[in-house]
Amino acid sequence: MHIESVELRELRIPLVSPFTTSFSTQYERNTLVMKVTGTADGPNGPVETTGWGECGALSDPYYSAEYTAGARMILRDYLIPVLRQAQSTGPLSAETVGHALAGIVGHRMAKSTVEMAVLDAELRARGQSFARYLGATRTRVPSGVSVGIQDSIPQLLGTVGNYLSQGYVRIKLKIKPGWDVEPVAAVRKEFGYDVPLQVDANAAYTLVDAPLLRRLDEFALLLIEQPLAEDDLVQHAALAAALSTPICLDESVESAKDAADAITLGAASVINIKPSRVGGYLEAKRIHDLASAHGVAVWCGGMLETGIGRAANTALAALDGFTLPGDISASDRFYAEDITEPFVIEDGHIAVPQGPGFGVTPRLEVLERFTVGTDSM
Ligand code: OSB
Ligand code: MG
Repeated sequence: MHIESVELRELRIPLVSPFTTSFSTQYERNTLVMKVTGTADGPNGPVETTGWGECGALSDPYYSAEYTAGARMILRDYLIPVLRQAQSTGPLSAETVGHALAGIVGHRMAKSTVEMAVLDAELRARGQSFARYLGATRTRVPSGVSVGIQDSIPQLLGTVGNYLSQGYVRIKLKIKPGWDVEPVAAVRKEFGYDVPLQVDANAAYTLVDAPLLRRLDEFALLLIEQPLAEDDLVQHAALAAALSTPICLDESVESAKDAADAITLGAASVINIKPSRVGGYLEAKRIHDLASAHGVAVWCGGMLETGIGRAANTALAALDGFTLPGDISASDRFYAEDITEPFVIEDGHIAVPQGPGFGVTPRLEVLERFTVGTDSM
C-alpha cells in the first residue's frame, strides 16, 4: 500500500476488575490504536483504504521492556518516519514492513502495531479476511481465560466458578511465590480434575524453586507458563528435566529464532504465541509453522487486547497448529465497553471474524471517549 496518513491514539479503557499478575496490577488498559489511511490494490486496481492496529505494550515496563508511552514515542519519532522513507524508495506491503523496520533494534510491540494497520488496510482493499489470508479454516476457536491473582482462596473459587459457568473451556491461574500450590490445590479440590487447568508465573521464580514447582506436578496441569526469567533458556531446560508438568514459554520467545533456540535446548514443549510480543502476526505465523514442524504445541496468548487485536488473535488461533485453547476470552472478561463490536463466548468458543481485514471496525464515538492523546503523522 501507499500510506498517506497515520493517526496514533493513546487510550485509557477501564477494566471490569483489576488484573493482578506476579509483576503488577492493571486497573485500566492504557494502549495505542493506530489508523493508517492510503491506497492499496483492490480487485480492480488501486482503492482508498483504511487499516487499524493495536499495541500490546502495557503502561509500565514490567512484563517486557516496552511500555505505552515509549511505544508512542518510538512510533512517532522512528518507526513511522522510517516507513515513510521506505515507501518513497519502493513499494510497501504488510510483508515488507518487518524488513523496512529491521534497522531499529527491538520495539517489537510498537512494530507490530504498524504491521497490523498495514495488513488490515491491504486486506480490506482486497476484500479478504485475515483468516483467509493466513489459510486458517476453523470458524471458531476454543476460549480460555486468564485468572488474575486474587485476595483470597474463596474469592478465587468464586471467580473461577463464574468463568466456568460462562463456558470457558480452560482456566489459567496466575501464580507467584506465596500464591501457587495452595490456589491450584483449592481449584482442583473444588472443580475436580476434568477442568483443563494451567498456571502462569510471569518469570517470578528461579531454578532454586524447582522443588517447590515440582509440587505442582501432582495437579495434572496442562502446563506451567514462564516459570523463570525471560533470558533463562538454559535454566528452563534444566527445570523441564526436573518436572513432569510441561514447560511453556511466553516472555522468553520474542522471535522465531528464540523459538528455534528454545526447542533445540529442550526449554519448552509448548509455546505461547503472542503476536505483539514477537513483532507481529507474520512472525507469529512463522513460529506456529516452526513449532508444528517440531511437534511443539502452541496456543495464542493475549495482552488484554481490544476488539482489534482480539479479532486478529482469533483468526491466528484458527490455524491448525494451535492445538491448545488460547487466552482468547470474550471482550467482557476485561471490558464493559469495547471499542469494536464485542466478542462473545458461545458454547465455549469465539467466532472467527469473516469480514475483510480483521473484520471489525472501531466505533469512533467510543474511541473518542477513551482517547487521552493523539499524534497525527
Ligand atoms: O503473561 O500471558 C501473560 C496479560 C498481560 C501481560 C501478560 C499476560 C497476560 C495474560 C492475559 O495472561 C491474557 C489475556 O487474556 O489477554
Ligand atoms: Mg504469560
